[in-house]
Amino acid sequence: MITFPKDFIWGAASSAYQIEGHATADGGGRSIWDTFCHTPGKILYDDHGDIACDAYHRYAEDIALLKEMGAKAYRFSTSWARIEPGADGVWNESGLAYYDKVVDLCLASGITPYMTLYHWELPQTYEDKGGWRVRETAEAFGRFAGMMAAHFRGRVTHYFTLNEPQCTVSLGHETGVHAPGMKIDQAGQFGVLVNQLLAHGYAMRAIKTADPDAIVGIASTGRLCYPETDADIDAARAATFAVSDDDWTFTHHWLLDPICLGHFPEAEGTRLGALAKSVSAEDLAIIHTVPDILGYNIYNGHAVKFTASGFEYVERYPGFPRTALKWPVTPEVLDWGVRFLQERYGRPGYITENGLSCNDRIYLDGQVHDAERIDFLARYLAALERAIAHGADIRGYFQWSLTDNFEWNAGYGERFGLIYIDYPTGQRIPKDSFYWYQNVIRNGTISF
Ligand code: IFM
Repeated sequence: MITFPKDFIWGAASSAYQIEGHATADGGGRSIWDTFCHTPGKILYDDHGDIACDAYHRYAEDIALLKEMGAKAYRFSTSWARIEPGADGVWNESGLAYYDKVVDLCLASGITPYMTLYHWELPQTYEDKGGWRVRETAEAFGRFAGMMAAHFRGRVTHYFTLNEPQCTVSLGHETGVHAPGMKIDQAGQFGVLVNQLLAHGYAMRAIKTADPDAIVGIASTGRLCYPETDADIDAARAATFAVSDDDWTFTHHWLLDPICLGHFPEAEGTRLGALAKSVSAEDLAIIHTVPDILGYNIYNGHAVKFTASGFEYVERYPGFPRTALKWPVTPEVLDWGVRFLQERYGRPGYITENGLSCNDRIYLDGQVHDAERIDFLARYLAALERAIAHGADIRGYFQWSLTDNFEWNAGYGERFGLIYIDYPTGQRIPKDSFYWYQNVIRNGTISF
């Protein structure tokens, strides 16, 4: 039996655009995702988040299920576009009122809200002014974060400034498969990174000014490696933090090194190295706003082995286990990946996302039997416990995701939830994994 620390925070996560729907209700504004989804051909089957899981109206059902599951915490995001539709510092009180209801119901249910202030829902009005390609967006985000912390002071204690800035760079501005759908050059992509780094710095400072007791983090994602054998540990660490002009947008260190260590990764002789040198000492000081906690969104990694020239990726054998999205199942990443991140940054950490998409459906008995998800979560959590046992300071785990939801360019075809959403009716059906996770939370243990 595997036992987690007594005070471990068990939770589940979601994000605004993926679950809420009704972006423009009650004075809200459209985000870049509304624009992108309504551009034909961008999303599988032209799905969109107009209704999504209808959490805008059905949030109370979701929070009741969270409570039934025994969750200690709920990580959700707030839609900036719902709250500041005009990009002008005028706050839409009705939009804020929705989050008041969510936060208050969490608190009344004994669930601690972990609020992510930005999970890719950039107001279209800010995009029209240059989006993340201009510094003004970073400054505006700082102003938004400060207002939010003042508004929720005494009720929200934990914030994440940005979710996965790596994806905004890589998917939003490199490959263009995510909103705003741009393909710009490396210097432009680096600018998008720097503006998000500044946004974190401005936001964290503004939150602390408004609420000195707030605990503030950022949720990072990116390439992680694990050793093939014990002889390959250094190689796996080196592969995780390797620097290359061709493979940098989806990495933790280009985000977290400047934020936590105060400098960019060593990149002498690369184009990135030259770009990094162009960031002024004053801006680096703003960026170097060390989070109280770090959030890690982790789904899979690469096995690596040592070679005479450094390291190489171990090829996956034919038929390697994969999720419905064809992501490899590599539980080792929650052990070694987490250890490497904790060694490098030394901050208390949370797994802010982990889970998988399965081809879930309602069975003839009316239930959703997702044995694959239970097996995946058991393996990954067992690996996480090994990291903790080896000294990694991981305080909590947020399963992704509480409910099935809108999986960005993959639309509604991918189901990540512990709770099944029947989209035609909006009905919520807890899957087998929901009850399995309920037991994990109740006992703080995993057995298999
Ligand atoms: O659904 C996403 C989430 O919004 C960000 N992290 C990865 C998840 C699965 O793709």
